[in-house]
Amino acid sequence: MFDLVVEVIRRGRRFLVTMHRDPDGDALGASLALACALREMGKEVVHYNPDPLPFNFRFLSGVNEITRTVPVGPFDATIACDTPRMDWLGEGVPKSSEKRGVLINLDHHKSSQEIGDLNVVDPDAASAGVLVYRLLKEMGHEISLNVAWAIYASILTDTGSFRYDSTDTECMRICAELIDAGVSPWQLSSNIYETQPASRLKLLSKVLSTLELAQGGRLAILTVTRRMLEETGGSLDMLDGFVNHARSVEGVEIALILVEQSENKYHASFRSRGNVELFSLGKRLNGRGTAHGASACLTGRLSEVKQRAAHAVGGLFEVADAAVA
Ligand SMILES: [Mn+2]
Repeated sequence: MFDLVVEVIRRGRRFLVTMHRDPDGDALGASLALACALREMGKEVVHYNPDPLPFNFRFLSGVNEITRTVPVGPFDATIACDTPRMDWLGEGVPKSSEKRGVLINLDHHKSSQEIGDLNVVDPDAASAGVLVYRLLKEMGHEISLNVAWAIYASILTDTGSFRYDSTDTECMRICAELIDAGVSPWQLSSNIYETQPASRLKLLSKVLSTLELAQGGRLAILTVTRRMLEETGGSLDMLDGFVNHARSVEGVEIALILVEQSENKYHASFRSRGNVELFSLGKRLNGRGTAHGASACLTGRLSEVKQRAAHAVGGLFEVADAAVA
């Protein structure tokens, strides 16, 4: 498959590079690395995502080039990074193949629906950035410093700073090479994880005080209200990582953060410690799910929403417990 992708990239002149909506560090890092490398090859690149970018990745080079709308095509190819499903892409990605060109999909989700005309999908890859790295190596393209920062950021993010089981020898070797190329691990991780507005920490302290346990202590729930955002001057793009505090509680297998969108409307985001997969939870709640995460929009009063979410998670535990028994 790589041969065909390499061929399309060599021949093409104008590319649309994109990633899943509400991008995380991997989606952003992988697509930034790719967009940057394509520009180095002399290609014209539109880098598109309609959603606000997480505050802690905005220091990466090339972020300011990301557009929230797509100019009129046609493109020779559209390359989607870290995107398992078509509806995770922004509305601006052209629907017709005449306009978007060959759709290339670089992904590592277990749940990948192989949305591309050409799919490079490897669930064993630690991050989508690893796939970009492999592609650039295949093309004999030298990894520049800007590309190196972006790939390192994608690996750092998706391995939870080299903590998750997805951390493998391949990604460690790649990172070793990226450090040789000039990446500073501390500069990068301090920018991403240890540089935050005071308002975010104030917001976190309010949110942590909402911690509740359910399902016999296996589910932890945090709540973010609009009032908390107003009182602290915090914003929605600051919430990334909050849910991990809930997941870190001893005995907790699934953590949930409920974010009030408007009156009686909550965005629910679940994270699993890894023993229980969340594919079906998204479906149960009319949202979306992968192995480690799920999200859905829930309407109703806060107490009702919590109950419904806890009930759905309880169903998952039953299935998981029955499988073990
Ligand atoms: Mn990823």
